[in-house]
Amino acid sequence: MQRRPSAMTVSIDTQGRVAIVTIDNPPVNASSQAVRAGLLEAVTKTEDDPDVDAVVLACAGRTFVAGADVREFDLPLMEPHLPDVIAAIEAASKPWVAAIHGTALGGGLELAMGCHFRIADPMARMGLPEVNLGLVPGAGGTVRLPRLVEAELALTMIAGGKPILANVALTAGLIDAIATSDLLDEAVALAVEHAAPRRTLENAVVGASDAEAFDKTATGLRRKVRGQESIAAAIDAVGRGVRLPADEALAAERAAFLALKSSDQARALRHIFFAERATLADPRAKLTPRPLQRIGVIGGGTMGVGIVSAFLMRGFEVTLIERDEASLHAGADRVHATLDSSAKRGLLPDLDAVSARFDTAIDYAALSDADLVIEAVFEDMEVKKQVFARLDQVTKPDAILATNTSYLDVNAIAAVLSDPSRAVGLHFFSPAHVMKLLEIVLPGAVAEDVVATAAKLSKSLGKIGVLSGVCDGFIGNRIMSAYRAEADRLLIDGASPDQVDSAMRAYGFPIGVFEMQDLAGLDIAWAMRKRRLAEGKISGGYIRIADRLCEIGRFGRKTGAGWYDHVDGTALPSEVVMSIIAEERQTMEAVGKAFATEDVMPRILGAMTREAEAVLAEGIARSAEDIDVVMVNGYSFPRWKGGPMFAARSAGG
Ligand code: 3H9
Repeated sequence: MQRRPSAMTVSIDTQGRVAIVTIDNPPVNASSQAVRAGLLEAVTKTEDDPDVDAVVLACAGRTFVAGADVREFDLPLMEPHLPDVIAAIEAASKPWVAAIHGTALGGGLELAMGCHFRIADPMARMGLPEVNLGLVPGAGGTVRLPRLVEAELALTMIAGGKPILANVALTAGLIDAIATSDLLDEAVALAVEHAAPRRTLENAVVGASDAEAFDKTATGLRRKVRGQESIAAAIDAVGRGVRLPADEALAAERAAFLALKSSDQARALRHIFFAERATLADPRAKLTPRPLQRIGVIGGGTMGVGIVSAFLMRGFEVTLIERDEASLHAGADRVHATLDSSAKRGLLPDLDAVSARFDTAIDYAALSDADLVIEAVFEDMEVKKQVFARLDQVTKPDAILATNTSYLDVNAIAAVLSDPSRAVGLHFFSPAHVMKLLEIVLPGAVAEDVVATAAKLSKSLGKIGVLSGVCDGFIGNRIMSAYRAEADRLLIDGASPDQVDSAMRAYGFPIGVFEMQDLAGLDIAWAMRKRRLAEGKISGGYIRIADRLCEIGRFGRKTGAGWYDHVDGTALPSEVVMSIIAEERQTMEAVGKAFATEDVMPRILGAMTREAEAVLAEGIARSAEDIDVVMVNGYSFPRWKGGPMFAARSAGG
């Protein structure tokens, strides 16, 4: 087919008697005002053109329309509105076929559902992720989706915000076909095949008779809402979409969308959306990276296994090194178990091919052709230095050597290399194959193309890379240490662990700071505190409660006791802990007043933001936005509050 190059946002070509309407609005074909106006004009032109019998709606570039243009959300509304554009397409007398490649998300999927037929590339994904931006769909998604797929599926897709793959969409009834060769040609063929439009809004709700199942799913989803109002609003909107006449449901959906668009939570979620995409806006990240294919990982503990799995899942070849056969086998088994469980969840299409890229060794010589080696050994400076010294001997001179330390001085580790410029910190979060955050810790001597390589690597792994300077704990753990210390001070001042945890959960954290310690184990942080005490890095007002718990073997859930007593999977307040707290209050001559739960969060947040401001002022973090990204993605700060810096700055006016 002949395509005329066009500078227009929306252009029209023809193939026989089929008009091809192409949206070209890089980077993701968002439905900006220009796109909406162009589409409306295309409806009029194609309706008026006697030589056109049908229309294919396609997109140039990497994706179908990925949604409304989020950048317009802070501006006054601009006509034409997307619901009106979609209504005009749906009302057209000639059939419109959406040809979907890449992602059809939010307003993009709503547009496709307004078309009369849909065909997708096999790799395409479709969804209504508006909840993730603090919204409900605003252009008919909650009304049209349950008229194409089972109402229950529509509900989980809209309230969960996760896209589905083309094959799932086909089975569910969201699309009519998956292209087997050329998407556009097959879309044209589909358009020729169908003489008349088929309007989604004229369908009955799918599975409407099973109201009980729908309500059960809605109740289950509602229980999981921790404070993000868009999820509850989405459940309500789909409920209306399923039960009310379509026109009433559309009007109610639009009103809910507009109300949420200017809410604090939507502003916060937009902030974090753009902040996550700006973390690597550093000139060094744009330089040519070193090639990376062969990866070495030292250490097959929890972190090493997660790192190996993360790399394998993204197409790299990985060699795992352990100190003896037994540890090597244990590590390799855990890697295979991780891969198996990902394959079972449909995340790894070709498990055998992935496993074939995995190798193990005891001898460091196996790393002689590695492009990058990451050490994930015991968190001890001397051990890490020894590993780096050995790597210095065996690796290629331009191989990048990374440490996964979460607190230690990366400059000191780099210094053992004959060329320290090839050292970097890659601080993964556990489990490393799941967690999105990667702190890229830059020692003073780091080469610029090592920064570029680490930045590219974070993208290749599907992670959000954040650049950090070197300090104790980098961005995230340093801030966490500060609010943990404040939580301890709250205990001395009169609060209970349960009160602090409840306040954090009420704020939106999935788990409080003491519950978290019980889950992770208190012993590692204890070892770190001992090191920091020995190095003189902890001074005045040191609170010994956690140390005393460790001294009596209360390491958390794994020992059945920590900040709480763990009985049959339930965490119960502990009298032992309360009496240790009381003794420490006495030792510190604290008064220990009665504490109101609402007094807790201002203190935790205050400690967080004070440390964050210091991290920023010292240049450890590049921006306040980066800090928010770290705390939201690595420390479960509630996303809909935008991160501690956004929350503090918004509260401060
Ligand atoms: C909606 O549709 C509401 C409707 O129901 C109602 C309307 C009335 N707008 O993520 P990437 C930019 S709500 C503006 O790095 P990837 C992004 O900032 C919307 N800009 O690429 C970045 O810019 P830059 C529902 C957007 O390949 C560039 O595109 N839709 C938008 O990893 C590349 O982004 C969504 O929530 C947007 N909607 O992932 C989808 N989206 O280069 C949100 C992206 O200057 N988007 N940009 O940094 C995504 O999930 C991913 O961007 C996508 C591509 C999967 C599409």
